[in-house]
Amino acid sequence: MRLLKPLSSFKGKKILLITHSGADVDAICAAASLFFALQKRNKAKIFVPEHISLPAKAIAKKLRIPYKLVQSPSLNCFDCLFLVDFNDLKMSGSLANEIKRFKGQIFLIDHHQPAGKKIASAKNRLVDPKAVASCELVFDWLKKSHVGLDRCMATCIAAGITTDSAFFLTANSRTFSILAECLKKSGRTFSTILSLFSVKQTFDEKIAKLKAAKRARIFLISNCIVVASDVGAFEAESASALVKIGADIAFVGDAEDGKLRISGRASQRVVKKLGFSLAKHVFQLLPRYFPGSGGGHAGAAGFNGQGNDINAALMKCIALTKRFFKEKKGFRFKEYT
Ligand SMILES: [Mn+2]
Repeated sequence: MRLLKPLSSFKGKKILLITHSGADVDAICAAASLFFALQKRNKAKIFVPEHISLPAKAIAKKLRIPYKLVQSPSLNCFDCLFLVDFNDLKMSGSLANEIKRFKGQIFLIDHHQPAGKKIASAKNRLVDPKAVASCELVFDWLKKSHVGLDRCMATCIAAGITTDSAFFLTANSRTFSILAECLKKSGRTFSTILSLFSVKQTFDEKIAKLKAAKRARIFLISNCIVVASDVGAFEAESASALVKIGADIAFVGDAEDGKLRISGRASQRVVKKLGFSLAKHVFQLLPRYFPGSGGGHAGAAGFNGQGNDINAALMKCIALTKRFFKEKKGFRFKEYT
């Protein structure tokens, strides 16, 4: 992975930081730490397309991160764009066309599996799918730029790394050394950092998770328990919950008003030991069968598209998973009814 030119070389430029639509904690915190680093020498702004996740909204409020929720404003008044925590234009939702039309330079800071058309030239890309969080990449870039971390930047980076490493499930020793440095500079305890983005589980979320468990179809693929279920909300949270209670791989989706959404989660065992990737082996392939876009990480991925038949889409996820395991030793398949 190559680093971008130092931040100081952007002096005086009007910079717009853009997260993916539905920004999560890593996205808003990576954008925010760059914003705080830039604000002395630059006119910088943060745009979040369409909507923001509840934990991201909570930390943004507490740290006074100035972001703007947008649909499709003109981007002409900016010199360059920093796209944070996504590399597929479709992830920018309603802002995609404006970004496509943008005449200035576009920079990319991301740790997702590269997907779709490249939106920034190679020298403008800070992309490493091995990084646990976009905040980790921002940390490296700030270091290289000799920007000292202030309390707020350090807090943001610690928060983004914590959430995107699934609370250190995917962490390596470097993750912890970055976290240690950020905690020290933040002047906050780890539990305070956690409290910044913790949102109470709502009644609706609990019901959605319980419904997802009730409606789950359970398959055995080789020696993996793979489940598929549908709920009208909290698909990602429900898929995580299903993995927590025993599934190795979980797909949870919903079709409503012609819109199709699926979230996938996989256990570390499946990802690390068996080399299975939800993004590569399932979600990036789904658009061949259903109009829409899919992608993400090995252990967490999603699909957004059009369609009315959630069952067909979920069964395609199962079929694609099956295809991956079919090529391995000890393949078997059955459904528990
Ligand atoms: Mn991320």
